[in-house]
Amino acid sequence: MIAYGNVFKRKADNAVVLFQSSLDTGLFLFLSSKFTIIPAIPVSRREVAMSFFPDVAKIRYEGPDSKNPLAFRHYNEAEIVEGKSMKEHLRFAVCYWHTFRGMGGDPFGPGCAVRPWEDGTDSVEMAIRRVRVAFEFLEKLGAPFYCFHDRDVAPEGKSLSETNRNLDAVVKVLKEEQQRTGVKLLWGTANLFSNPRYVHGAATSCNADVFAYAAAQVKKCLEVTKELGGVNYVFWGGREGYTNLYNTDLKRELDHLARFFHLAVEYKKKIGFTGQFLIEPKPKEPTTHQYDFDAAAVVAFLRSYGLTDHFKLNIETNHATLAGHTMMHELAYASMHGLLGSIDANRGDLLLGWDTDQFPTDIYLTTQCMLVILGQNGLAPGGVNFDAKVRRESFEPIDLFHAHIGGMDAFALGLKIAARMRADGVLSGVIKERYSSWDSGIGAEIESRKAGFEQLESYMLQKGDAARNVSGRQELIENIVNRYIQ
Ligand code: XUL
Ligand code: CO
Repeated sequence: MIAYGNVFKRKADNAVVLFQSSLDTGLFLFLSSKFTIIPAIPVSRREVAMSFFPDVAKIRYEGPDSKNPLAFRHYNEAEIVEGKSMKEHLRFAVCYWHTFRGMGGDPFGPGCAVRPWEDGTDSVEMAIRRVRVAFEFLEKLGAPFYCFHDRDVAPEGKSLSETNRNLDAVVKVLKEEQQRTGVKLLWGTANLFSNPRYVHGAATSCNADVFAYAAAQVKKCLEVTKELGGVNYVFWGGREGYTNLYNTDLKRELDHLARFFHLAVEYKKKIGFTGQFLIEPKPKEPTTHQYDFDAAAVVAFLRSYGLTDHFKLNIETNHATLAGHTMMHELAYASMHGLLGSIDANRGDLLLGWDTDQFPTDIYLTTQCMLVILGQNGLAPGGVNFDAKVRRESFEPIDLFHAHIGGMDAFALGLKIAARMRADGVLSGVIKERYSSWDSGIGAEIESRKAGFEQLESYMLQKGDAARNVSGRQELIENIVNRYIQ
């Protein structure tokens, strides 16, 4: 007896026929001349046993002297910094869209990434196989989280209900893989910008039906994020903005955006989703002017529409720089309002004016991020999501590992440097000293609201002139920072 599969496809007409699973040799030879044998093991189980990255073993910490390109030099997940493990501090996430859907296409040419597991279709079967790929990658990399858009993980169908069914089928496998590996969902989000229906935006569309469709899509995505135990949910206003104001009712669009967020808050409460809501600012691209321009614009918007209790911000480096800010500025601004929730880690290019989403490797950048993050005692339940893509020229699967290892090491080193600077109190000392005139005397009276314009005038009339200014020591401070960056 030969135990083969029990599903056969007749070669003549491709009809699928079921047979008993164990056949004797004679019958098997007869059948195989007329039928193609489809193995009985479900595709999903076969693929668990199969490796999509056969040349890569689990990435391990080998220390700063390691020359192994597939090892961490600084990210040592169990190492304790300021009383917490690096894993808890950094809460790294891999993003599904760039890492598992990005093929390297740009306006000048199609994608050229080599992804041997892709079959060129956008089928549910392919989506499920891709989940296995993603989780093998996550497991080998040792990233504790991932993030996705609904449309990254499952294809759209012909109708909303078919699309939702596709999503459910893939979510089942995502859940299975989360349980198998222990990898968790940092955040889910709905793609409200790729489909042509969103040409005028989603919540800010001039077409009310599109608002309704977007609401239905976010409702489903919230349910799915909850089902997968997501600890945050992100709103990036893909096409919520305008190209010109001649055809735009600014007030009406912003009112609609706020209505949309209030509806999301209501539904979140209704289903008992406890994840943190996050808005991700970006000033431009794809629209000329995006409504969630930068941290300041989002904080003002949330305040105006009574939404500050329900949202925090997800700050992305390349979005900060597109807005003419540094990442540190955006982080510090959100943090001072108690609204820094999570970060999308990447970087732009000094010479390019668009959202290049490169992997962060600049130690000054990661140190600055970690100074602010440590300053507010961490990001949890948020984390550090690599919203970053390998360059088109880096088209092999191994490049995905190099990119993430580099980003994780850059942040781990930034964390260690920031912690050393904090332990030595170098910057806190500088700031304390610089503002010392506010700790007593007239400064303390202004801060405690004891002095008004009249008292301030008589104080100054009596004194004659302000106390002399002290040098800001800008260059000295930059030199001190340089002492820590190694
Ligand atoms: C776009 C961007 C998005 C969001 C999620 O620039 O950053 O990928 O992070 O929608
Ligand atoms: Co992002």
